[in-house]
Amino acid sequence: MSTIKLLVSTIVLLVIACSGKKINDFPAQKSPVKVNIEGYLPSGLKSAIVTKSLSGVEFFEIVNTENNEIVYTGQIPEIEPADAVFGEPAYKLDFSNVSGSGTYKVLIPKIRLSSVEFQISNDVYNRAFQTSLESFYYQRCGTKIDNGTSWSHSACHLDDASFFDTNKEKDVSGGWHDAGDYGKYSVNTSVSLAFILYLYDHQKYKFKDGQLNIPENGNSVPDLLDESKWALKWLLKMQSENGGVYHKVQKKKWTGEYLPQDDPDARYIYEVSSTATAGFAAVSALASRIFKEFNPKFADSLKTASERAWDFLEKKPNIFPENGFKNPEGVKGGEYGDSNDSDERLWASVELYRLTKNEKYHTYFLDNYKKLHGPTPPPLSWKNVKEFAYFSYLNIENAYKDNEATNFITEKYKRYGAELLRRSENNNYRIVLDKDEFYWGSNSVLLGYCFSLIQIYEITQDESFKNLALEQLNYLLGRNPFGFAYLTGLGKNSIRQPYHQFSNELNSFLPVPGMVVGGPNSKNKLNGISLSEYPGKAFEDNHKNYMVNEVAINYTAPFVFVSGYFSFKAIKNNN
Ligand code: 9MR
Ligand code: ZN
Repeated sequence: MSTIKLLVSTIVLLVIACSGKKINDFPAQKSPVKVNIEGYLPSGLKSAIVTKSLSGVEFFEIVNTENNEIVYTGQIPEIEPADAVFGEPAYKLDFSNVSGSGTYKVLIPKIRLSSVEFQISNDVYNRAFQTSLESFYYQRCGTKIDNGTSWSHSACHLDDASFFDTNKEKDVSGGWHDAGDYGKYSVNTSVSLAFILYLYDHQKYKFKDGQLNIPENGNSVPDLLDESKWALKWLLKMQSENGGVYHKVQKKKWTGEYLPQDDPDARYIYEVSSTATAGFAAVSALASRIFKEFNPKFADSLKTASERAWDFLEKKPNIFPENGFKNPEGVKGGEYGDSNDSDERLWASVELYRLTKNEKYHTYFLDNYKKLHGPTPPPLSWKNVKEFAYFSYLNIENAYKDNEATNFITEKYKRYGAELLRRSENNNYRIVLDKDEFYWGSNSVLLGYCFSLIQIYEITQDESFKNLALEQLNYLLGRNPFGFAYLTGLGKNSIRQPYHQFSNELNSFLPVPGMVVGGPNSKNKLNGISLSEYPGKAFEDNHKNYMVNEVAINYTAPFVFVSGYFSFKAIKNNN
């Protein structure tokens, strides 16, 4: 290389390095340039949302932070007006054209603003997926947690629990703690398991033994199934001799916050409910189908249990207890009350039909599936599982499906997908929630929609639904008004103070990673304090505020589904 060339390139490098220094000085963490902090898939849509005036600014840049190279320059578009959900005008900076793998940031040089660093790569969601699935291990009850991390504890809740207000006792150890509290609720365990098992059902090739830091690592069974089995074994204990399933195991009231093994209160088993029984029938049939390959004996016991639950439901066609489970007088705490069990029964009929091909389940489905078809169907959640029933039905082998039902459901979802696309135009962050859906657990409502969008994409192969699902993931992972991911353990830009008794008692502000928090909630206000006049901002990262910042297995499980669905692309390509 000539001296002149060397000199020139040194100067160029110096200039880049210096400007790089300045770039790094920009306060990215509280940046108004909001991105998905994990990043974007190479082939997907990519954009940042900016909530600060950019008037007079013409362009933004995408900088590769590994070499400070500017890989893309884009025009600043027109500002979009404030919406009713978030209340701020915003710019959408699109850089979908950047598709090379690497580490990047968005830079607006004229006003010295930058985003946090993010990746573009095929395995960009692996970390979030892996930690969220692994977080279920730390929810295990009745066993010591000991996998070489700082979140260890001795075994908790091993005593038998007594049936509510009797002296009769039963072993109901095991399972997953529900959330920040240590209650165990059958309805919610079944729904959470379903998200995880449906992921396996869709993309079996991704899941192997040895992927998670759990004790069963090395037993030749995919770790995702080992974790699921832990909860399934507990659900089996929750089934009564007559086939019905007890609604929950829980103390009578909240008395304080403890490490799991120090929880002093007696726990009770509450009555059997039809929502718990039907959810159980569905998920044990689903699990039986999946476990057949690895553990035929366990699969058989799940099948028998599912059929027994169904037989019990058949004898009692009306919801029980009347109007759904309610906490007995004087009992406070998780209720999971639901006054409609027809969606749970429908779901059970589909999974039992899929497992056994027994026509009686099909007949039940065909007689009932249309009854649930209202003009504005409630989104998938612990309470509304109709989507599980419909989508699972579509996945039955053609020879066993009814054409009319198949067409009915397919058409319904095409319309539903179009409606969700329209909804995403109503706010600057492109989410499908409308302003009335920021209630307790709004993040899980959004993730429920996201599950549906992925299914609609599977049915139609229309990329716009896949892209819309990814836009929802962008919101969850930092492209939101706060700029942080609504889950724990993704570095500085994620939740630090969830309501999670175990994490907080053990190790404040270093919570178990991978747990999704409830999210903005404009309907319930802790101590009557409104966090924002805009529903999408009614949130704080405060460990006392369980109404917005509690974690729960049914918030994390759909995230496992969505992030898992978009993960491990590298493995897919190799196969
Ligand atoms: O996720 C549940 C939400 O839909 C309800 O509105 C709320 C109040 O009943 O309860 C939420 O679930 C909590 C459960 O009852 C107890 N464990 C913690 C759960 C998350 O906050
Ligand atoms: Zn426990």
